[in-house]
Amino acid sequence: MSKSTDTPGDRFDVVVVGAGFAGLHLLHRLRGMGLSVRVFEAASGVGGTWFWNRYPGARCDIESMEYSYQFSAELQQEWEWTERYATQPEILRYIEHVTERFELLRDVQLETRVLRAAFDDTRQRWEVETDRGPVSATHCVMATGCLSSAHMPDFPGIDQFAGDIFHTGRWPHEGVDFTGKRVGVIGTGSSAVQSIPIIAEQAEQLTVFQRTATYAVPAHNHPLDPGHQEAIKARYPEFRAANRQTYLGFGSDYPAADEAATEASPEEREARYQERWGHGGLAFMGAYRDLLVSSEANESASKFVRGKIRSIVEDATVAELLSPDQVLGCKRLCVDTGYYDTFNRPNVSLVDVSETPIEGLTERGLQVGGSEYEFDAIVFATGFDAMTGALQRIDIRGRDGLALAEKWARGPRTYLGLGTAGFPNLFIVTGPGSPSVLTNMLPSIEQHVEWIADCIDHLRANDLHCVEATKTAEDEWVAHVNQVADLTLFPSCNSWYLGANVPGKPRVFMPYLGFASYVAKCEEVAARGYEGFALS
Ligand code: FAD
Ligand code: N01
Repeated sequence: MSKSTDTPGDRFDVVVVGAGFAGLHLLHRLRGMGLSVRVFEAASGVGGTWFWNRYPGARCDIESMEYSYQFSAELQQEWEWTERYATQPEILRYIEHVTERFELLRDVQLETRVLRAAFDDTRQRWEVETDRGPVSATHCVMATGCLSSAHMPDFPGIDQFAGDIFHTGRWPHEGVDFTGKRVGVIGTGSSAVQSIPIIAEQAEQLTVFQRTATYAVPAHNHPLDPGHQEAIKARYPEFRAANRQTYLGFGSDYPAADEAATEASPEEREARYQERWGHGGLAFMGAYRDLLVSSEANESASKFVRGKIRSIVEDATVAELLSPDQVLGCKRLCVDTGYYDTFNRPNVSLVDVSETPIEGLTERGLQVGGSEYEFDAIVFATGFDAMTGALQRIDIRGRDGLALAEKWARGPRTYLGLGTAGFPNLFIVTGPGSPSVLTNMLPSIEQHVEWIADCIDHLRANDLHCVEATKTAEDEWVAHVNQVADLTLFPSCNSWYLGANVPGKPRVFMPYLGFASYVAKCEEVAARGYEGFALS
């Protein structure tokens, strides 16, 4: 076991930014290596995503038995999930349980935002400045989350609106009661799809502002059968191992098909899509192996979903508006409970803002195409400055004062999503260039935590002080990430994977496609003495 060389106070072996799933696991792992660790978290509690996103209907779209830590056999045996897809309160309870069980809170400083982190070349340390004072550390790990930086469109007149404004990713803890209220929801991504059916049940009138129609497949959520849960627990290690071998890190019990849609008959395709629709959830995308590489294959699946929308939504004009025309799955597929049905309610209306964008807010509501829509409350379900937003909001400086924001001005550049040249001893968990948001995030997070911890252990065991991605390795990796993405249909639509949802953000496909091959690559890099990293 490595021994701490720093005495806690304001000097640490490792500073971790963020106390979500990633930061908490890192703390547990690094503390177990005998290192001094301080976690800084801006929120007043742990949980990250599951602390902030308390909007009505917030829940997971990866099945509960898979969306959990696997680092402790006891933990995964003792925790009981109650539903196929866990709700936000249940996931937050789970994270709080983990925090208590492993006594993590004593090394987490809540309500503390990291503002700056600069590498001091002379002392070979990270000087980290928080809004509660400075600390320094040998290593700095950004566990700041891929979807933690809420995106609020810069509409004129926001300050003038007399009603209440909410963002799904910053929902009030005390909850919100929309009973008897006129509510506007902006956006139709996953957060909107989950919250709209519930807001519609409460509100007197709900108006949804849609810029891009969304594909949603039914969740078919249900209470978890105790027998099913026990059966998985009885083979948890094998179950986890099988999931790790899949392309996206989940779903080995209902795997992606090997066949191509383009080689199946129309009848076979219809039956296959119907079966996956009946099963529910993201497994729909695994109906055929070519859905995200062949336009023809994709069109067959998207046509099926559009047919479903038309069969559910009674008003033909509304059904048409709700029917997407982009590639299915190139924006993250939504998993819903009664989303399309909600538009059959008499108190729900849909406003298309694709051609006539929202002009701004007024004292009474929203202005679109010269018309004013009056509301008591407006919900921004407008998503996140994904993957780079939380990192860019910190002034991160590497060697010679190089600013990360400057280095990434034309898009993020990393080696394996874990490190970036010019920034020694800085690690990123599920950073751009790693599979992260295209996978079940929990195994992706754990894989990064393990890799980072092993790397730090290797340095200490070999009396080394610094690890830094080389520019050559980084350039090759960035080119590879782009090449892989270009083999697919992903770059074809304006998704947040490409940064297209945030005005002015460079258009670069940020995540890496392929979990199992990525894990193999990381293991190979480590086995070859951290190939592509300079150790000194
Ligand atoms: P986060 O949970 O985002 O935690 C990062 C933390 O860092 C935050 O608490 C933030 O406050 C803190 N932080 C950031 N910057 C600073 C700073 N400068 N100073 C101090 N603290 C800072 N993934 C799935 O795999 N399956 C799902 O079903 C799924 N559902 C999701 C549903 C929603 C509504 C959202 C938004 C995301 C979902 N995700 C899902 C992705 C989810 O973000 C990850 O699964 C996971 O929770 C990320 O954990 P994390 O620790 O990496 O980041
Ligand atoms: O955000 P989004 P989200 N005017 O970016 C619209 C995870 N997640 O919070 O598509 C009008 O997907 C925007 O329109 P467009 C999951 O990974 C998972 O919903 O850009 N509209 C879009 O409709 C997910 O993908 C779950 O044209 C504007 C919406 O706002 C990710 O988090 C649940 C606008 C934003 O959709 C983000 O999801 C929730 C403007 N100016 C989240 N700006 C699960 O189910 C933006 N929009 C597990």
